This record gives sequence, structure tokens and C-alpha cells, in this order.
Amino acid sequence: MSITAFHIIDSTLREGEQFAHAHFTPQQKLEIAAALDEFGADYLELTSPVASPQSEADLRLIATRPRRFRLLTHVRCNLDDARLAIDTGVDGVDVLIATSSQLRPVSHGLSVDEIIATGIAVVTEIRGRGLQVRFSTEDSFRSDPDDLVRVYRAIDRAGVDRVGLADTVGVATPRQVHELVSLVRANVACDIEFHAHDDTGCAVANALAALEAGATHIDTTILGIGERNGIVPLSAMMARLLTVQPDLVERYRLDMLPELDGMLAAILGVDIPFTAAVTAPNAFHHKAGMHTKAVIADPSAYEVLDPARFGRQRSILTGHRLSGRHAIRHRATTLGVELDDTHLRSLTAEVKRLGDRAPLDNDQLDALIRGWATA
Ligand code: HCA
Ligand code: CU
Repeated sequence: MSITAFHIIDSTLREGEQFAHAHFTPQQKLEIAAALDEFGADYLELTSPVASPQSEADLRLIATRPRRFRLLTHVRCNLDDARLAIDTGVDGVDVLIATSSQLRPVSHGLSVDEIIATGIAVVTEIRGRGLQVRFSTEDSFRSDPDDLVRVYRAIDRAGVDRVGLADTVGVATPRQVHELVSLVRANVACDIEFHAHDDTGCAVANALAALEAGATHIDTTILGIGERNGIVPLSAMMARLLTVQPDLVERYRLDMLPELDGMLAAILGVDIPFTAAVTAPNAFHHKAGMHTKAVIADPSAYEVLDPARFGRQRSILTGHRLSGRHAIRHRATTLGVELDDTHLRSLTAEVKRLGDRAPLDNDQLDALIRGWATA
């Protein structure tokens, strides 16, 4: 089934601030917002103005800047928070309220009927002031689906722009996400947002399942930063959709993803994770002989993503014991060295013998190749 709509709500400056190592200065927030704007992010969600005086000042500052994205802030579902948010110059307000039996008593203690009444009042207030509004249930996947349907139907009737489902604890499976989003899709007319935590490594898969079931908006952060081990990484979401339905991501500057991830990693003082889709240092390195032979002949043999689409280059790692003669010949040709078959086989054997002790760096390998050329 094809996905009919996809919008990014980047929450690096809200969910991302909940990452253990994040503490953004106003200048850094401006830089991150400007880079995401250039990338083409549809919405940016910033920390609640209720969180701290500086959070409010930063939100107001970003609201004064020219932008293509829509600026959102994220507040608890009550009138006081909503009124302060409306006043900051944002384009829309994301509200959330816990609905699971685990979170309800420790969060607000309201019954489902009280949640509905508060939700309607808050949505009506925000809409009445001409802003977009999204209403989300926290911990949706440990909430009673009947309660959720009752809440969402009432909020939809109140004129909300989007309802949100949040896998707050990262417990949902793709199948559960598909089922619950389908249920909500069948009960509301408004757009649907999905927010996926990655505690069990399913955030991106869950986001895709949500889109396939009719969700229209996905929350991402640069590098996936967020509470605990974070949420859907922007780069991985782009990679996922590029292989599934490329038209959905055509309008974004995918070539900027390495720059975005690199910028945030530098701000945070961390490395880009070696597991990151697209932007990991080794994301387009090929190593074992079987792989390198095929990739030299046809890159699509072992690449589903074209590195050039992301402003990256493939590389063939050759100076190690898993190396094969095709990779070594490829490297030799790059150096302008011609090797006959016998020499190539002997050189490959030597690389493997040396590589058994330790991998060779490029200079060592190149010296070896040149040595054989003159042999
Ligand atoms: C949290 C809140 C939230 C909100 C998601 C949303 C979550 O920090 O617990 O507003 O949709 O994961 O539930 O990030
Ligand atoms: Cu979250």
C-alpha cells in the first residue's frame, strides 16, 4: 500500500533536549533551526516555554526569525500552559496528556472523561486563537484502545489539526503500531502524528508501520537523540523511505544529512554512532573480498542506498586479511599500476599474510602494490 502523506516534525529542540548530554545555548538552537530549515524540515518542535525562563526566551527568539518550517512548542494539556504557548509567536501548539493506567495516576490523576473535557477546552482555546493544534496521548501503546478511540473522536470533533500517538516507552511492535494507527485512522478525520522511542530498536520500523496505516506526520530528531536512547533518527527515517517510496523524500536536502548529524555530534561532544544509517563513518565502506568484488562490478550488488544521494562516497577497504584480488587490482589501477594475474595472486597472498598480523594502512598497502609493480 502506498503512503499518501509524510511530514517531518523535527523535535531535536524538544525531545532532543531530553537527551542526557544535551544543553543547547540560544546560538546553538538558532544554528540547529537554520540547518533544519535548509534541509526542508516541515515543522520544528521546541521545548515548552513553561520549562524554564531561558526556554521561553529561546522559543520567542526563534519565533522572530524568518523560516519556512512551522514552529511548534510542546506543552502539557492544560489551559495555563496552552495560553503561555499561544503567546510566544509559534505557529502551532502540541499538547499531550497521559492516558495509560501506568502513567495516569503518577502524571495527572484525571479520569478518561476529565481528559476529554480538558482536551476539548485546550484544543478550542488554541484553535480560537488561530493556531494549529495537535493533541497527543502519552504512552498510547499501554493505554486501553477503547479509551483512546473515545478520546480521539471527541478531540477530532473539537477541531484538532492532528492527533498524536506516542510509543513513549518504546515497547510497541510494528504490527501493534499498524493495528492501533489503523484503528485511529478509522475513527478520526484529522491528520495523525506518530512518536516512536527506540528502547527495543524498533523506532524506524514502527514509524514506517504507522505511515503505512495512515499516519501523516512522524517525529524525528537529528541523530535520534531524546530521552534514554532516543527516538527516530532523521537520517534513518530518510533512508527507510528512500528505499520504500522515494517520492516522499524528494523535497528534502538529503545531501545535508551528514552535515546535520556532524553538526549535532560536535555540539553534543559525541561521535556519530557507528550504527547510524547513512552518516556513520563506515556506512559506505565495503570490506570482505566477496563484497568488494561485486561492488566494483556493480555497486548496487551490496548497496541499497546510493552514497552520492547523501553527498557521501563509497570506499573499498583493501589492506586486511579478508581482502580479495579484485579489490587489490582495483586499488592498483587507481594508482596507475598494472599487475599480471600471477603477480596479483602473489600480492593478494602477501596482503593476507601481513593482514593476519594487523590491518595495513593505505600507505603500507600502496607501497606494497608499487613494490610488486617494479618486481
Ligand atoms: C515524554 C513525552 C513524549 C511526548 C510525545 C508526544 C513521549 O517525554 O514522555 O508529544 O507525542 O514520548 O510520550 O516525548
Ligand atoms: Cu518522547
